[in-house]
Amino acid sequence: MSGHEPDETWWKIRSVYQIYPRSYRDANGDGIGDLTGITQGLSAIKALGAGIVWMSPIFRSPMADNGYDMSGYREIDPLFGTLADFEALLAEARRLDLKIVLDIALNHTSIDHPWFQAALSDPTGPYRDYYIWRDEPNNWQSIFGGPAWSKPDGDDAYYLHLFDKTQADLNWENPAVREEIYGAMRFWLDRGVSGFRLDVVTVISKPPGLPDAPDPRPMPLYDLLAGGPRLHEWLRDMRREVFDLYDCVAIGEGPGLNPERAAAIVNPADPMLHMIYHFDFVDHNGSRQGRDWDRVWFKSVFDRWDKGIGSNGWNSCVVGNHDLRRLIARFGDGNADPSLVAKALAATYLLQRATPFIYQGDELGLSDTTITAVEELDDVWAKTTYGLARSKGHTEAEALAKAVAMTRDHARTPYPWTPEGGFSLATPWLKPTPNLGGVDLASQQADSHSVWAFYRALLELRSKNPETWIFGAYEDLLPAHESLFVYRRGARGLVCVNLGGKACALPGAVTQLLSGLTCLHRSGVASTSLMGAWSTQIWA
Ligand code: ISL
Ligand code: CA
Repeated sequence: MSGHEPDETWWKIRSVYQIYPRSYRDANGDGIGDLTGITQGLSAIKALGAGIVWMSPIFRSPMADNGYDMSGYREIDPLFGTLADFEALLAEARRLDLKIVLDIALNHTSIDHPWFQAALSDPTGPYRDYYIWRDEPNNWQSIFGGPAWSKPDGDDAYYLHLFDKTQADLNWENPAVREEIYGAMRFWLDRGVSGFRLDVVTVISKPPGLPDAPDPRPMPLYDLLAGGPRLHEWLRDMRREVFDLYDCVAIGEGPGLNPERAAAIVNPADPMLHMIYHFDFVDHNGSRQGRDWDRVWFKSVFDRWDKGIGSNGWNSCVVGNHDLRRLIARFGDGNADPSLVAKALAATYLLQRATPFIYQGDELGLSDTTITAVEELDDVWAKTTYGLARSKGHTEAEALAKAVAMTRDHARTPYPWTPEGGFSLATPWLKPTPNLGGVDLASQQADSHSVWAFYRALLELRSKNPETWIFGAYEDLLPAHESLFVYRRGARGLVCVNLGGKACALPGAVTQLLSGLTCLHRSGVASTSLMGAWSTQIWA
């Protein structure tokens, strides 16, 4: 339709599987996931059919934000293993033909980073200017809650931290900072990694003079800060100095982006990053946002991003990740069969004109966990939320309820390898999500009707017929329908999903289209004229 030539670029063809290293697999029996555990688990990712593995941070870190607070960009954190373990992981990935993508938090470092420590001990030295200092704070609030500025003991000035107070924002205006980060990325690319996911890259360029924000609360602040005046300049530098020198992919995390801003960043005529993922879904954490889960809105997000980027540049599709409650908790319905919900959601996001990102456990239909005491929370954001609620006079129970509703811990529980758990021989660092039956890899690999089997089938579809399922034009046929999601891919691909608990008739026009096609996959009760609760059918 668009005259687009299918392009064999690997990061368009392959799907991404995101690993949360602390929780994937513990090989040395200390209760925390590690690199050797990941090496052992790669064959399971291969079996699923993903081709790129993005690992959340593994660099040296005091772990206040589980690695998004980095204290050494060229070191593996000892909790996860050694450089030799990482090289073994890369070797296994090569053997299995999997690409490894690392996660780098380049907007900020831990205050334990030697640069920040030098900035404190020698305020007139070169490292002071690696960070952002003011004598008086402005009105910005941290994304995690509380002021975005803190004054170190014995210091005269405040440093900026858009996230936790242990995550000091780097001063990207300083060319030495940029060189350090580019050098660190080259260090890992030279060792054979295939790219980076760039944490909150859209906020590295701050507005000149750091003016007060009209609305300083966390989320509006994000929108204000995204896409600062020098962002494009620095992304072009990064492309030239790093990414263009390797066969690699650069994936930006894009809070605050709309399709126009994103399109500029992935525009093939002026390339900065290869892909950038938006926050339309990431922003929707269910009860934290207090928004209803509106099917028409959900569908419109896919449509607006396909229209906004389409084949001019390339979309990525991130619906769930380590920062959110579980997919089926955010976009399900409390009463439905969770495995049907998981399959229906898979059919919405795995077959888009985009590179899909699968977050570990979503391919099993893993649900939110149960948290009954504040001691069970690990997430620094949730603890801050709890503390702030208490300081505002909320009871313990109210404060806990607020934290449980938003905590990122739901997505971070240990990966269920077997019905008994199988993550570690020791007590895991975070209490596992209760397995109510069959939500584990071993059970699902043995069951041809499992969520895992459904994910695998859709990924296989994608790789067997890229003309249709990867590059084919996208069209939502029923954008206004309150429950049905029916979309077309290319000339012959058709996906029908019922995103609700009530059976719905398929409109005659859709039934007619199906008559010339073959049904490739089905879940729930679905026919050419009727879609049962949370059913799915895929035709070509
Ligand atoms: O979690 C969010 C939405 O639910 C976000 O607003 C989140 O702060 C945003 O996605 C940025 O996240 C990234 O950077 C953070 C880190 O804590 C997250 O884990 C990471 O994904 C700071 O480095
Ligand atoms: Ca371990």
